[in-house]
Amino acid sequence: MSEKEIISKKKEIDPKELTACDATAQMIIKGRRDGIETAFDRAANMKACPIGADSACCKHCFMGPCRLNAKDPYGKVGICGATIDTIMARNFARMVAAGGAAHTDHGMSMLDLFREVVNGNIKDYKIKNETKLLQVAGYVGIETEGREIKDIALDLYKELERTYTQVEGEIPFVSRVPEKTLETWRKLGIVPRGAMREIMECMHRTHMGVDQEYKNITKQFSRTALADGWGGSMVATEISDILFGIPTPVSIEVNMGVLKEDQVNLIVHGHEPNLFESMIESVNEPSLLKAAKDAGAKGINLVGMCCSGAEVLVRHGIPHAGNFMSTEAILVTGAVDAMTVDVQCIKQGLVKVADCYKTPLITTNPRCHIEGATHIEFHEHEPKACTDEIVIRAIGRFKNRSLPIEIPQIKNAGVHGFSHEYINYMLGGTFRSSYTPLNDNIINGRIRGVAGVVGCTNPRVKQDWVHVELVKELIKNDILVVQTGCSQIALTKAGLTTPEAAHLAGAGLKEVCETVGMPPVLGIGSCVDNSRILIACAEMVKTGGLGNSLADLPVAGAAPEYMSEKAICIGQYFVASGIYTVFGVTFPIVEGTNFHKYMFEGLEQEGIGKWGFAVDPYEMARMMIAHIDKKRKALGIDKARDRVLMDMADRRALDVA
Ligand code: BF8
Ligand code: SF4
Repeated sequence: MSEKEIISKKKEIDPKELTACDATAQMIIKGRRDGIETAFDRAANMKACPIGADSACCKHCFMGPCRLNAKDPYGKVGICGATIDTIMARNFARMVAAGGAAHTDHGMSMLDLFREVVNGNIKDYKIKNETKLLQVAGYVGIETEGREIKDIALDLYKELERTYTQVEGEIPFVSRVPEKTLETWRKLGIVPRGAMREIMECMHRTHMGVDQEYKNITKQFSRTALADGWGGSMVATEISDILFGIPTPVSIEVNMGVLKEDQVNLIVHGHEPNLFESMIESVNEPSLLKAAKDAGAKGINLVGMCCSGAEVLVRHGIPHAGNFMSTEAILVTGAVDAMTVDVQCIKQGLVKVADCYKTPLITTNPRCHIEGATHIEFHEHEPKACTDEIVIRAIGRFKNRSLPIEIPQIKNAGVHGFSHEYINYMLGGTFRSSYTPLNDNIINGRIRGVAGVVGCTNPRVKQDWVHVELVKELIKNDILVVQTGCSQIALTKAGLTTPEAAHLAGAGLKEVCETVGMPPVLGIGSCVDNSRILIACAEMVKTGGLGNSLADLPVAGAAPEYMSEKAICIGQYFVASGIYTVFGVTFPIVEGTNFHKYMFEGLEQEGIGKWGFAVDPYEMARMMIAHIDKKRKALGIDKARDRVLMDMADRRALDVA
């Protein structure tokens, strides 16, 4: 039987059930015609391992691997005697460590680049935003008055390096954590030291025969997660802003319709902005533009995907072709002349699909080679050597295009780029830029609360659908939504990141959006930019009127279609920061166990946040709204909201009259 016949014998689900993205559905159909298999097909034909899904197995030593029974969680222990709580907590800790390592290694790469730029060893990048440099230096107590930029930058480098390497004591950005939250962390013993130390200790403590008390393990993975959120990721965001600029609102286009049949289409997919920034230079290189023209192309069309795409979407307005579950599908168009990747969320399955359509799939980072892909290493000291070469290969593929092309004619518009700095300015205006108007609108109830809806797409659920339904439900209930990562692309495809989408919001939120001219759903960047949400929350506390700690705020978070360990780490740093965080798809802890009770209830009793889980978006929204209302009540601002709603009703009645 040929491979094509084997694939056609496998279970095929209607693409409309697999994805809410019409372009992706169109490409799944074409892919099946072409004999292409994607993660959607593989997910349909491979049931998730139920023991692994519950995290009820342990392979931390070779007396095992040991399997416990989720239906009778305390009926058995591992060979060493480890209980289900120990096993699940250790597994969870290792997910946090892996996710945190991904973000912090990315952040450290940004910091390496910053050091080399400041020292003058790298010439192709420069400090683009000195104001931000001075601001960040100020946050960590570096003297800036009357000093040279280079000296300040060198001090900032030294200080931020501690985020990763510090052996003892607290990392620099704890200076941005609200006092009362920090007090709680100190009491719980979860203030992070350097990420390297925390990740190392996390791995040590989860080795066979070390930490076997789930609460103590939780303490360590909370500390590890915080070293990411307030450390590695935050440094990645801040240094990227210093080097490449702070995002400000920009009109953008997303979806596969951004590909152009008559141009050389080049996709960058992955996470670190340095590769993409250099690619922007390369596609504007006159000699390469000429080469593209000579090959018969009308130009070079550079587009992003996943978080690489999100980074340049918010900084430069570069079109975004789709989120995680569209990366194989887009190759099926046959229109992609090269796909370049660096690190994280890059499916190995891309190699085979790229091969079928003769699209060069190019890895660039020494951390990420993929069997069957072409590796052209990217060096920041000479970035264009790599990115120019990739453009040349893409032009070569364009010239030799031989397969039919089918580009879904679907493009959607949005306005993205709402950095925490811009939210400040947008609501406060040039002369009184502050979070006061946001807080005021929350206190008077026009805005009921704020929700961060973030994270991946996952073939175990209908792509984009859970994100979109959840967000629609939240804004309808006057909850302002901020977004990062793949989630914001789902919402842009659904048309919710335009100011015009305000009509989908409840009366209070709609009024605020219309007054300011902002969308009810704010796209703010890539997954490391979840740190912007932490900072925005800290600003809300500092501004006043909404309690003293992050745990007091009427806010909640969700990753309704998550798939990665990074998402687990992000979830944990939000929880440890004080935020109620709801995940969808599946949750790797057995319900009814002590560890589950601790994560879903106990942590909140200790003064931080807690986890929630639901698959259904409406249930998820209900849980988040109930939590926001609970916080409003505790703050004594629940009554204000009743009045506002009456005001609105009264006003409407007057309008009618
Ligand atoms: O860091 S949202 S699928 S691309 S993990 Fe990956 Fe998830 Fe997308 Fe970015 Ni984040
Ligand atoms: Fe089994 Fe214990 Fe070894 Fe885990 S550490 S595999 S539970 S014996």
